[in-house]
Amino acid sequence: MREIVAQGESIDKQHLGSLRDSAPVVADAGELVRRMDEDGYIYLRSFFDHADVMAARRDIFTRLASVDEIAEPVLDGIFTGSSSRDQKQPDRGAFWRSVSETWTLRRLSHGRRLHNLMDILLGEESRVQDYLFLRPAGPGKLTHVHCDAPFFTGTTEHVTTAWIALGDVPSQMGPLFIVENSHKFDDIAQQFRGINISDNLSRKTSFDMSPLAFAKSRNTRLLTTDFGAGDVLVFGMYLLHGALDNVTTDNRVRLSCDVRYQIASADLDPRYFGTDPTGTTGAGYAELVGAKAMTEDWHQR
Ligand SMILES: O=C(O)CCC(=O)C(=O)O
Repeated sequence: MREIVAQGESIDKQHLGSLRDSAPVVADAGELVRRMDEDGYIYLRSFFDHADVMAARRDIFTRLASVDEIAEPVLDGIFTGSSSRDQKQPDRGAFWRSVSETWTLRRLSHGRRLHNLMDILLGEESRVQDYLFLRPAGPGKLTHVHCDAPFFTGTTEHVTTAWIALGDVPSQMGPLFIVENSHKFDDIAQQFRGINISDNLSRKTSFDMSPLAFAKSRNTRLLTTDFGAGDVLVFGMYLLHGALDNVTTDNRVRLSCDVRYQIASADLDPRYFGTDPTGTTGAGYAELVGAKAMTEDWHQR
């Protein structure tokens, strides 16, 4: 088996497991709800049509090729190692908003198929946030362990995240991992319940401990998989997660997006809804890591 790396550490077998694929029970609403409750997540292999995913991937990478970050053929998603984004697109927020609003992407993230799934998992009619996190993650990129509660529970706790693989994302390319059973860690829920990070932007939301150290300290495992194009992983606000290191050696870029759905009956959080959402800090799409040129050294939230 190939090495799986998180924050520079190789994850040993004892602390590593596979996400349970719920695709075989996707038509059984009751079972999906039961698994969401039990596991804290639902992973669905090949949830989206492959051609639709490739259309979104092509459109997004074509935009990144226009600022010289992605090489031809764009579907391969190879980072060129350079960027002319800041020269050609000086308004970072406007550029990233336009890429994030790519129609073929929104057809997946905001389309009926995912919406229906979220209605089931949230137990009532849902609404999808307009603000979307699109993530091209080049070599060396990773995301620290965190949960989504401090960002997205401003008006209701009934919110779920969908992470969508916009191309194959094998474990070496830095896909999402979750911390097994962390949705049942009461101390984590207590730590983040009622916290709205926009009110205190300097507050730390991710853990300093490495994913492996975290798993060891809780006697648990990191669960992940070799994601295929169109796979989706849905999880709640208190499930701890992060992304493995992209350790590919041929400059391959992991492309994914994450988007939140909430119950429609609750107030809409103005930060993430509307024609020009302000985002967490008020800077709109400019605040996202994806808005930075791919040559910049950044770590994902
Ligand atoms: O894709 C990533 O690197 C992080 C995604 C994430 O944190 C999320 O979906 O909430």
